[in-house]
Amino acid sequence: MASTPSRPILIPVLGDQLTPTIASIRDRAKDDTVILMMEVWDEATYVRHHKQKIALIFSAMRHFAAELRDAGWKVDYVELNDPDNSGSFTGELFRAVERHDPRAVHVVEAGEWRVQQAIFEWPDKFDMPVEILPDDRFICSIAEFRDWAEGRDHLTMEYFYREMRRKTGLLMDGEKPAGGKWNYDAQNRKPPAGDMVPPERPLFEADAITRQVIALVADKFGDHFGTLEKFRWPVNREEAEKAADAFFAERLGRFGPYQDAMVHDEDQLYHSLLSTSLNCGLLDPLDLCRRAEQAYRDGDAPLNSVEGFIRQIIGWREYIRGFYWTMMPGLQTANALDATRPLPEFYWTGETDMRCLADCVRSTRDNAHAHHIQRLMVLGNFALLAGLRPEEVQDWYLVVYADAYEWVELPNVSAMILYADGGKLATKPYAASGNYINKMSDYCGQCTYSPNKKTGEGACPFNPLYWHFMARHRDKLESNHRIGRIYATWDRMGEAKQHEYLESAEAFLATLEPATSGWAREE
Ligand code: FAD
Ligand code: DLZ
Ligand code: SF4
Repeated sequence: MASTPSRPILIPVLGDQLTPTIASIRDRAKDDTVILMMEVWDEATYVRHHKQKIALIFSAMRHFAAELRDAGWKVDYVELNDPDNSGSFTGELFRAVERHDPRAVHVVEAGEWRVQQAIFEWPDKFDMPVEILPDDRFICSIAEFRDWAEGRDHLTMEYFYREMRRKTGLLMDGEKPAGGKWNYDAQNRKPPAGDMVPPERPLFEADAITRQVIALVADKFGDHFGTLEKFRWPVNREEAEKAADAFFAERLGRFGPYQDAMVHDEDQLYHSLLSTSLNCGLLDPLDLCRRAEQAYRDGDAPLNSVEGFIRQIIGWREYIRGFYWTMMPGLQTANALDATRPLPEFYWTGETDMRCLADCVRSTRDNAHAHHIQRLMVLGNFALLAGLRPEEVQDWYLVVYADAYEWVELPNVSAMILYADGGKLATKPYAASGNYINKMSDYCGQCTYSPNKKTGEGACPFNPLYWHFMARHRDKLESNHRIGRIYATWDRMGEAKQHEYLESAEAFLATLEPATSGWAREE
């Protein structure tokens, strides 16, 4: 690497900071700056990520380095196979400091707690100023979220979302929400329609960089979960923009109504599949929301779809990130429902007669993706009802999805699906029987089990599991006004029926094979 005349500023850019306007870079002079990018073993293996996730990050990082170099930046890029690679961000920063003799380090705060703790140690470890800048790609800063959360018992997303609508002006007509309502969810719960033919999402062919990375991943991480064959994620800004264009042109219109629908072998429906690009910095959240709003203002997309999409991004996505930084590190070990059952092996193999779960695991394995309602109401609902141990479920979700970073995965898993935070995020557990999945999907028709059978041989396991869950957590849930009424139904059933449910659930739970160790973390 050519030496820089005066001592430069050294700027580490992490794998989810692939944005040319990120705070550490945007005001810097090119001739006075070295950008450091590092493929490191620690990040690739702190959990044993899905192969597609590693391939996506490495390919996107390498494309970003090329984009920066084309724009005239000096980039020092350390590949995983570099024989001197120390394997960690801090180790690589040490080596880079020796190479470049910088006068200071500037870095944008990390997305994940684990990495941020390491960054906090840098000022003591390096004999130079280390400036840690806020990640202003998010609309709500961590401090702003904490202020909002201060003194509230329940952190109701809907109220936070309204603040974000006011702050951004998105879908606002003056002081009022567009169309007169903040939320059009009531129109957004359609089951799949028989004639639904969702357009194919753009699939991006691997270029030379991606092919090289895929070979590297197959070689080094071949025993990690998941397949590489269907790797088609956008890996640079141009591809990510094309993916967004296709979503706005072809799917946004039906995004809202079919947001909760599930169809066997259909992995995308009308979802955007933009989370992988958003989370590593290839797309800008606010820009996407403005484009969605424009589609509504131009009469190209209905308000319920556009509002639904914007709520996912400036509502849920921002809220989840604020929640993470407000609740860490306790969230990692939270277990308000004292759940202790090991994760079943079928989460890794897909080998179960429960057709809904088998299909969600298949999509997860083949695409490193499953859509929201599959994650929440099938995989998540099962984990909640069966009382799976939060730390194992958290690890699973962190491993298997290409869009998974702890800041977004952990609140969704711990607080949203498992109620492990004791109800700060969700006002009640998202518990459902087979009836919900039957209504919202085409899974049940060809399943070994019947959603209409409540107990015994052939009954959908979600049915007895639902009541088993409710019965075993009565002390914690009965006083919750959103769920307490359920217990009147339970009491009316009478002892014999209750016994049937409980026995049926116990019999099913006894059949679950615990996962063999080593899938999620090195032994
Ligand atoms: P769309 O349905 O098109 O939604 C648009 C965008 O809204 C998404 O790209 C995403 O950025 C945002 N969004 C929607 N819901 C959420 C949410 N609950 N939290 C945060 N952002 C949201 N999303 C991740 O990005 N990474 C994760 O690791 C992750 N783990 C999850 C785990 C569980 C248990 C659950 C229930 C949800 C999880 N989600 C996660 C949220 C959501 O499932 C994904 O963002 C979504 O499926 C990504 O697909 P998409 O881009 O097609 O989303
Ligand atoms: C997910 C991931 C992986 C697999 N590998 C790397 C890497 O080698 N180098 C890197 O900079 N980032 C990687 N990432 C993304 C990081 O885990 C992510 O940027 C931080 O955890 C955010 O705090
Ligand atoms: Fe899933 Fe039950 Fe339907 Fe089978 S019957 S697909 S297990 S919800």
